[in-house]
Amino acid sequence: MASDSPAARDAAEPDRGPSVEALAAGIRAGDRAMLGRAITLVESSLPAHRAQAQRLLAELASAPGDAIRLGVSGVPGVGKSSFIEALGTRLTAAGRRVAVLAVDPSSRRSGGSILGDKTRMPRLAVDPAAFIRPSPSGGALGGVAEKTRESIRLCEAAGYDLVIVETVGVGQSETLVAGMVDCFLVLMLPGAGDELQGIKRGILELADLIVVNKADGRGMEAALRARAELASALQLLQPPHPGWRPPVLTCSALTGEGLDAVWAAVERFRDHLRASGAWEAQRRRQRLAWTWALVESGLREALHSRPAVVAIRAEVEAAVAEGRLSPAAGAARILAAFGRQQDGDAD
Ligand SMILES: Nc1nc2c(ncn2[C@@H]2O[C@H](COP(=O)(O)OP(=O)(O)O)[C@@H](O)[C@H]2O)c(=O)[nH]1
Ligand SMILES: [Mg+2]
Repeated sequence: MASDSPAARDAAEPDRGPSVEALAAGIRAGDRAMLGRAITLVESSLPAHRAQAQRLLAELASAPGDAIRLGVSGVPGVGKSSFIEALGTRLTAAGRRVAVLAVDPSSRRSGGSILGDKTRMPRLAVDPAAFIRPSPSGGALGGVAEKTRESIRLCEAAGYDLVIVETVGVGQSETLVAGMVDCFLVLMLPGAGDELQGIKRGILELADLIVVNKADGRGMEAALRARAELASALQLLQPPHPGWRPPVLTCSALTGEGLDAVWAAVERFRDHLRASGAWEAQRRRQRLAWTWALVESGLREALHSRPAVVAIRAEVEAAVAEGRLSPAAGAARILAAFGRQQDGDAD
């Protein structure tokens, strides 16, 4: 990190592989290996790589972007990977190209879930019309989400017409993923209590489509019951898009039953939103929201690394903690150190 010019840093690491131009050309040609390398670049947090990644994304800005971005969510074990494998292979058999990205902030903690995902998609993993990418490892959830968002763009530019983002049904990752896809599909288990499924209004409010999986064998009856319960629970919620009441369906990733109807519902959703302009409007909103999220995280970083802030931080914190300084006065001092008016528009 000694040099401060990006060009100098690039030159200092000549062994990193293809140039941005070569990556862009490879991606436009639909080359999976190049797509994989480009995603590796996007996932890197080295400043030189970040700069290259941004150049690559700019280079590809005019590439097609009309894929369906589908988020697939649900608690671990609900069958997300199995569902994506089963749906994905059906779609590639029908001539579509399918990319799968995973957002799994828990992959470190739970261990092995990335491997698990790989083994759950054995057919898709060797399907030439499919591309599977496990979650970028490490980093804060926001960072993982940023990389996933950029990876989606790369997949689209490579000609995938469906980009599926698999997420874990935990807290904030749901909101982040819902904010980067066109259609947010939530998988549910039959016969598990609401509590177990994390059905706090939150996730249902995000859902464009709800699917009870494992509607097979002895699970069939429970699945139908869950479907009815969910449908009535949804009545109480505001629909995510005007005129679209999220359908509640059942399927089995194991037998394939119901998957065609799920896909039909995704297409119906797309057609409904496209007809009203809501599809493009949502993408515009998402782009703006993401821009501001980046601005805010950049500001936060700048705040915490500003020497003047670092210099007074411990002292201000101690004074506030001991009650010698009010929180508002402490905040004002820190903001002043950051370079803002003490009595300005600090809040
Ligand atoms: N009976 C049945 N089992 C399923 C179905 N889908 C997934 N499973 C099983 O549920 C377990 C978890 O599946 P997985 O796809 O890894 O779930 P994920 O953690 O949500 O990705 C595995 O043992 C699957 O074989 C289904 O439709 N029916
Ligand atoms: Mg999985």
